[in-house]
Amino acid sequence: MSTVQGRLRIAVQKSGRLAERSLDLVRDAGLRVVKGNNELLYRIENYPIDLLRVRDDDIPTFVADGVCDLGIVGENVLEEVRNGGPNAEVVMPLGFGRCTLKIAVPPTLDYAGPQSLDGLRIATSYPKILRRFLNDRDVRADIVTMRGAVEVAPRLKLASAICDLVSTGATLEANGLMAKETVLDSQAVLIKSPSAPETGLQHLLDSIIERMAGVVSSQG
Ligand code: PRT
Ligand code: ZN
Repeated sequence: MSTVQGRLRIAVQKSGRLAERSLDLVRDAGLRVVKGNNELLYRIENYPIDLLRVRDDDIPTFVADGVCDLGIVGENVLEEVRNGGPNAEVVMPLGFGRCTLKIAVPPTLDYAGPQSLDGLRIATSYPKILRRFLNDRDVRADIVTMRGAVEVAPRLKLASAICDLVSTGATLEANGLMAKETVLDSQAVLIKSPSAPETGLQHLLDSIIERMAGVVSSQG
């Protein structure tokens, strides 16, 4: 009699700012990554684990739905896709991918606090997080959602202010914008599904989390 052994799935960003560090973490945790003939799926050769390589925006939902058991994603993305249903659980911060979601304005705008945004239009890729921030401060503003190039919105008169991720600040500076409010501090986090893994894989899942925690704490 033979039983088909299930496999754990870890969702990582396919390409982009978190991709390399995510793979490093997986490797440092002792998982030997082998590239298959499928770019979407890498296999782990020493454990029954697959890496699903996707857009970062899809990671929270895959993990929340139990399509993947673990995932590595920025807190900014996790917050933005959070909804009323079962959500992925944050296991631990990973210490990389640090950035801050900030509201920035051109110097021509007389800024004296969030109330200065009342009645204005703000461009962002994070409309839900921004709406929450504004609501909490009783600020009524229009939000225009842009997938990218948010920093050019004021120059194109698409918006009076922006809400975007900042790491070095070079992009804001190059576009003559000044950061005024911190909306969210973010870094990459390990997330875990609220659904149990396939039969027989709980122990492996726990040990992978434990090894990753060891790697992260050794990196200080
Ligand atoms: O294709 P996919 O959807 O997977 O990737 P993506 O294009 O949505 O994301 P990607 O790869 O750009 O970023 C992945 C994650 O990295 C983000 O969700 C954040 O959690 C994190 N991160 C860290 C950043 C930055 N730093 C960052 N600086 N994400 C974006 N930026 C951008 C920012 O939007 C702005 O355009 O970099 C610019 C600002 O950088 P500075 O250094 O000029 O301030
Ligand atoms: Zn994305």
